Amino acid sequence: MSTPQKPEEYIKGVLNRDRRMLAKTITLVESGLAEHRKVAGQVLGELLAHTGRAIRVGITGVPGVGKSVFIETLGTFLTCQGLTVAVLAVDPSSARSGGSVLGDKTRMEKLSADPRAFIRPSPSGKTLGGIAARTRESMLVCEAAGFDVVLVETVGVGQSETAVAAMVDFFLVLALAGAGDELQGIKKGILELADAVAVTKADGENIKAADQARQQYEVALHMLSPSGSAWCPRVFTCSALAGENIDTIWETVLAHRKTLQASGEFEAKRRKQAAQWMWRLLEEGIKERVFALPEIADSLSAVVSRVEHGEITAAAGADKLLFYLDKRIKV
Ligand SMILES: Nc1nc2c(ncn2[C@@H]2O[C@H](COP(=O)(O)OP(=O)(O)O)[C@@H](O)[C@H]2O)c(=O)[nH]1
Ligand SMILES: [Mg+2]
Repeated sequence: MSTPQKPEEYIKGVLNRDRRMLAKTITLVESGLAEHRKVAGQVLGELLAHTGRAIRVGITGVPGVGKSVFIETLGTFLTCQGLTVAVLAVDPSSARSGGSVLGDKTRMEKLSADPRAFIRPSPSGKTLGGIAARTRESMLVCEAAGFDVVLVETVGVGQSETAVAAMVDFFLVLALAGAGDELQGIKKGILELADAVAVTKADGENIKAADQARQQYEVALHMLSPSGSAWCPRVFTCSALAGENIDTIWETVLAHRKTLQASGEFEAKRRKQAAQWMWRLLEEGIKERVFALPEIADSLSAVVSRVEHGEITAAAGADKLLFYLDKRIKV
């Protein structure tokens, strides 16, 4: 994409649910070029009034846990009910390889051929914040195009779960039954974000182990102090391959929504998330600009090296760099 089209063309295309224009609009939104960002901003500004109606679900878990197969099964379950489903991904590790969901389209064979579904791989980008911000904007575009459900997949590495949890209504953690410590490999911080945990691959010889893992997760979730929310996180076993318990998990997503709507938390969460995203973007923008200041860019590595060698303290190093910023702000 070189010269962008007029904002109205993207807006009209998305609102008319024209899939080609939907894909083009997401490409526009993902672009880092200033010219594209400007048009994207206008398009998103207009589309905002048409967003907010989708059910936003985040799905995380370590590579190999079964996210893609789970999304294939859940997505197909939903489209069979007549719902439309958009699948997006936040995967910093796949930025170079062109996006995991694309590679995973083979694992989502049914869903990618489904006219009620739309699958988009992770955008490429330098920073996780950038990738996640683009995905959030793509989610809004999909909502404006009328998708009933948006599934956001993310790998359980880095901080991507936190970013995805901050853009969805319901955050599902997929886990595996394993030998020894069942909670091994899953970060405590992720459990705190979970609205539900599903121990997946509960089929064949794995059923018993999965059920034991489920009990351990129940204990672990119980021990995390209650958040003061009307919702208590739930734990399930499921099998995406056998289609086992997928319906129960979806019913849980809907029950969670109902509970939070009744307690007033739903609206509050959405509002808080929007503000949270503004802060994220602001902080990232400030950081980028500060590090791009020539004085700071030029002396950064030298100052870091002096701190590393114990020649100056960390605080003195930071002060040295902030001095340049102070000077800039004063003039
Ligand atoms: N037995 C069993 N295997 C599964 C299930 N779900 C996924 N798998 C297998 O686990 C592997 C990784 O699945 P995938 O969805 O690609 O994992 P991802 O990396 O989290 O997206 C694949 O070989 C799948 O066939 C399941 O419910 N039961
Ligand atoms: Mg996958």
